[in-house]
Amino acid sequence: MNVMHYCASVIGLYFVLLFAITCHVSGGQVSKQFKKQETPEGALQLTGYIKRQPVTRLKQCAGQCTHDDACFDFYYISEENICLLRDVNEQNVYSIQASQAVHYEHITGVYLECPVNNGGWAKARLQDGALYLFRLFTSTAVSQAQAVEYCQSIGSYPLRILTAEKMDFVQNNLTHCLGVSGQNFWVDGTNAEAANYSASDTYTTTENQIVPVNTNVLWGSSKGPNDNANEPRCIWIANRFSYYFDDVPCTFSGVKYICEKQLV
Ligand SMILES: [Ca+2]
Repeated sequence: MNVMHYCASVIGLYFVLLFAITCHVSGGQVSKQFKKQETPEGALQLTGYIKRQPVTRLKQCAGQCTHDDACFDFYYISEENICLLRDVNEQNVYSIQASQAVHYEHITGVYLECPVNNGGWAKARLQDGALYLFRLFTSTAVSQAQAVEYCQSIGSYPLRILTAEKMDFVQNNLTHCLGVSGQNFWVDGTNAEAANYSASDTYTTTENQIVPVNTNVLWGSSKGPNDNANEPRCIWIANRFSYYFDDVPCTFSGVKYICEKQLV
């Protein structure tokens, strides 16, 4: 979302921990809500701040974050009257005593920053509140093993889909993004470690999670792997299968990939 924000008004305090600010965005109206997060004890090394602004009130800090498209969360440090707006792609570090800071995260439903090819990490929030980062690589087409290797080298893994919620998010949000739409991508899952490649329940991720197969939620019209081969298969999501799972030879080398990691 790279649109100009014009904030109309502060609606008010819903709960002690939650408040919303409405903004007009290109004629439409959206709200950006923040929820207070727990801050750990002791000293904090806050990474990724984009702006450090003097403010006198918490609401001003929230307003700054609402105005700034890159702002994902913020810390308000009351004793110093400082607002730290954060974007996880920045490398800046700020040290603070946790007891002096309150931390608010943007929580308005499904949230997605479309990833840019060979760009930085794009932030996303799923329906269940889980936070993810995605990094898109469409100009290099590789085997699944190469995608795994590269994603791991940057502290991540290939796009991982183990639940209906995640699949829904991928199909209805992520794959609508420019550069993602119309392409095929490796998914974290293979039966290469299995004793029996033709068994249908042997797909695992790079962290040994079992990829569900006895469901029509994740897999395409075949309702599961359909290659039934005597050699390993890897999972991809393909445009022509409406981005449902399909098993293909792991030796495919012309496939694009998205690296993913979960925010903590
Ligand atoms: Ca197949």
